[in-house]
Amino acid sequence: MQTHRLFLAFISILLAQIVLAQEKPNVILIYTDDLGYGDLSCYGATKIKTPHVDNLASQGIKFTNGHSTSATCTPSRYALMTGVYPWRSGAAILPGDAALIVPTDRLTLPKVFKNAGYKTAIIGKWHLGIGTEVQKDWNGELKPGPNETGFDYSFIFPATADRVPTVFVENHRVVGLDPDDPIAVDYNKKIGNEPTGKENPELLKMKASPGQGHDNTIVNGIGRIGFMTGGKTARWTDEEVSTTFLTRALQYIEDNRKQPFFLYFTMTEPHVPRMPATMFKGKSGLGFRGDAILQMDWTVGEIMKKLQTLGLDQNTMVILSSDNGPVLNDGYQDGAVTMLNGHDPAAGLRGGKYSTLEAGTRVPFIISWPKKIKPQTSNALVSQMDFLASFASLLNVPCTIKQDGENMMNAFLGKTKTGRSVYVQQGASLAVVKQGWKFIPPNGGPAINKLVNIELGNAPEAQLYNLNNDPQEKNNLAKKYPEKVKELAALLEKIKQD
Ligand code: NG6
Ligand code: CA
Repeated sequence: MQTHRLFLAFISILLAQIVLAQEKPNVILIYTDDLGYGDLSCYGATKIKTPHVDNLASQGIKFTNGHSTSATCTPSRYALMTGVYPWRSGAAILPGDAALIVPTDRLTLPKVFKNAGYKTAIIGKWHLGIGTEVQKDWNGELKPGPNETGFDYSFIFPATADRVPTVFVENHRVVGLDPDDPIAVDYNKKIGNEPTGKENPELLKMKASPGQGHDNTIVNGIGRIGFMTGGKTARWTDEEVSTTFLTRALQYIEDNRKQPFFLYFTMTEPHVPRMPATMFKGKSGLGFRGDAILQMDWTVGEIMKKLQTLGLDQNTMVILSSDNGPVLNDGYQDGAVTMLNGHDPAAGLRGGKYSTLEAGTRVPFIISWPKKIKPQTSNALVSQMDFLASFASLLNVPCTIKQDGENMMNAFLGKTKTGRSVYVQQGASLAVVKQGWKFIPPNGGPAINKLVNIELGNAPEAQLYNLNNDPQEKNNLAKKYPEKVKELAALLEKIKQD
């Protein structure tokens, strides 16, 4: 009798676990690099068509006020991983040889999934540093890195596509490295005797933009930021970077189809250097930037197709967003400006990458989960920094860390259109948003970043915008509402001190 009862108890626990496991969605977070609010046809683009992403949006929620924390990459990625505003620790764009800036002893977004029994992986761009030192041996074990901050599996490139070393790192090792041709990297001085963009511009297949660097070591006919030597067999071919990541992602999905997984798929498109696969070159008519967006869209389609083939499409949550707003000329003469053809990557918003104005952080933000989410558009103010707290809540993972992220799961699931009431945006400076009112404190920085031709949002006078009816930030209401200015200035100071 006793054994019988024990057996029944055992079976019911087992059943409960199976039910829970089935309930847990797989989560694929597709994170694009420098994709603007207006770069997708589902967000109003007319000069470029992105049918696969549009399809994702039409079966899920399209957020019209979804944000990265910052108008550049490393800070946004730091916040996504930690749930903390990146400016608290001064996270800024990292060189390719930087040490890891994500603490290894803290709860991170992937660790939330791990604690809920998920398998976790990052495939794509990392840009949060590797190892404990800048000086490191790229030929040995590279750690701590993604694997020490919560990913069971990692297949990454260390920084950006325009920074050396131009290699893939799988878990702790550079892929395809010949021990007889060791890699060395330096960001201060030239090492080795390979040509640089500065000394041998005639060797380039894509010219660098004057005054924007990108004229150090030439790899695959493209001048990079930083110097490297050796590692010839390990160097990537830019035209294959995207399909290399895709192939790994498809394999990962297939290998992990039987248990819940979290895949952080961090694409390089449309960051510079834009050098898409041959099948996309010239396809958009907007130059390589447009072609890179088509490549990104196609890649999203391939992932969706894989989910369908494996029968995972209903219970997989697919999120697509971008780490910061758009930029055209970010270092190379690639036709992004000359072939723009009337395309508006910011969809009428002011600013772009690097800017405190809306186009800096208001980015495409789509969440699809056919089993649970009804198709809709949401104007809830949400941030990628909220993923950590939100998934901890969805998956019942204890989460007691001090953080700036908030549990927005109800907004992410389309159960409410109420999002955050307060948010700090980081561009050239910090701005605070409260219930639609946005305040940018006066500051002495340049109004425009002339190299990239983007308005930065700096002004010597206070700026106050009502985003509810003026998301284009056309009317500065600071003089009209001095009390609001005072209130928001004090609020920003308070949040900074929290
Ligand atoms: C800037 C680079 C730009 C790009 C950016 C990082 C110059 C002049 N410009 O400093 O080309 O690499 O850093 O982009 O060096 S991000 O999306 O990773 O933040
Ligand atoms: Ca970026």
